[in-house]
Amino acid sequence: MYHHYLLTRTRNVFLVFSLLTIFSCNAQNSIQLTEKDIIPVPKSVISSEDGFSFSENSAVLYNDESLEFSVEFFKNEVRNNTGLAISSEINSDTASEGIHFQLIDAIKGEAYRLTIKKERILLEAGTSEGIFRGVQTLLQLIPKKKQDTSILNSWSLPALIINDFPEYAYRGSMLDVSRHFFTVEQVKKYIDYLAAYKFNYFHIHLTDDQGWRIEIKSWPKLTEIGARTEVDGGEGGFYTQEDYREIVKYARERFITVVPEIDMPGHTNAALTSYPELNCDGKAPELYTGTKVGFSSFCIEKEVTYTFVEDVIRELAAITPGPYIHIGGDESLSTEEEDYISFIARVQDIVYENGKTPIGWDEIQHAPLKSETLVQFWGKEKNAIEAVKKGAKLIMSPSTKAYMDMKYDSLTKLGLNWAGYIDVETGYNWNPDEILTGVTRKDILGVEAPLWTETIEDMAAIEYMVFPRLMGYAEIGWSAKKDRNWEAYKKRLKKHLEILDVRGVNFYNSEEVLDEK
Ligand code: TNX
Repeated sequence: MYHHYLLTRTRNVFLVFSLLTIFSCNAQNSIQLTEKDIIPVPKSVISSEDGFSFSENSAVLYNDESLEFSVEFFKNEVRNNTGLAISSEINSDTASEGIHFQLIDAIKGEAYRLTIKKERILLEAGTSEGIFRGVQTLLQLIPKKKQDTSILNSWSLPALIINDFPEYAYRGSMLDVSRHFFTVEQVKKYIDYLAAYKFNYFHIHLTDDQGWRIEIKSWPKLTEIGARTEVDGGEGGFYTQEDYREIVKYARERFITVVPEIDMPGHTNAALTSYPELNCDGKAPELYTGTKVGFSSFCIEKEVTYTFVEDVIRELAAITPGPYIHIGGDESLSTEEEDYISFIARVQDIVYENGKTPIGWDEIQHAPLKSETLVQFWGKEKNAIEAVKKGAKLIMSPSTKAYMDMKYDSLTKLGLNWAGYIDVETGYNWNPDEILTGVTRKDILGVEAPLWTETIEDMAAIEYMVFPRLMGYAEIGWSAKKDRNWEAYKKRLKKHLEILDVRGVNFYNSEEVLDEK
């Protein structure tokens, strides 16, 4: 009997011990980044001894209602990553123990300061946006459990002071939802990825030859007809204005501004199919499911074309709180140069009349540009250089560096290669202010990495092309040039890939990064 008791006891102790091992934070069932692993690399990190012990009692205290979203976002991510549900309350007593999110006057814009000490964590910024960016840094330092069943009860965060702010005001990524349609849920997931790496613009390429994806109430056939297909003949789809508002709201909560694009006067087959009167001969072409570019154009001399554009821009501007509307303007190979110039000039005015600032692909520099109009460099260096001479600012999306639809190498199954292969190093190792002669830092508003989707059909494919190149573009946009270095970066990147793995996110397992010790 006694003997039996002892055995059971031993077994219980053993059981408790193994549970402890499973439920506590250890190397086997969780992964935790250090302050040296943060992407994008912060402007300044000072490390010290004695970190903060995180536990279920670590409440978040915040001093302003406008921080509620960031607080809830943080709590949610902590729960997802560790299993721990922590509480929060409005409280501006920063002397007390805990995790403090504080708005203060001394910091501006997206900048933030993160101080981690033994007794407390203090995240300070001048705006709720700055707090949200800082939350992303803090979240990278929180461990991630490997199995769904476990809970990480307590762990410690490194003691440090981070002072951080972005290098470029515009840090974006574009998703092409025309060549293949992606649902609101898929788009939200894409936005989640952008938010985690401190992007602040989401450019959505809403229209092209293969599909018109946004409801325009005054021209209903755009979606009744023009949204019905996609590359290779899939069923396509579109966003109702309600759907679009939902995307905008989701992005906005994460301090990401949506930039909608209506590509014109080329890339318009879907619109031309929906409304024959937009064609010079009045005849509607067939719906298009191939991947050629440059064969379609609005009829430049018809007045109905401008009635159409005015209606589309008016409706789009009304549901777009951000300052920009992208008017495309690329590869209009079926539009006479003269016509192109007069069309872009007129459409530019329409955008301003609707209270928005136009952005166009680099070809738009052929037209007379108003002083605020932004030019997005993708292809012809000469266009971008001319644009700058005319006083325009650039968004840098060089296709040879920043096109996430380019294959990594000759073995990549997805993607295209007309701009070359873009391996992880090529995508990372360039400076926006060093690729165009005569174009310097002051001419550049920021960086954008587009994902064109001729060959991309689902979320796994998106993730494969985007990860890990996206982190590189995030760092180019946010971090200081002097702090960026490929050798150091790939060590950090490797840890981020381990986290993607734990989270079940698809990515390209690049040997360039994997070989890293
Ligand atoms: C060029 S980049 C395009 C797109 C294609 C892309 C494919 C640009 C402004 N136009 O229409 O999808 O190449 O890489």
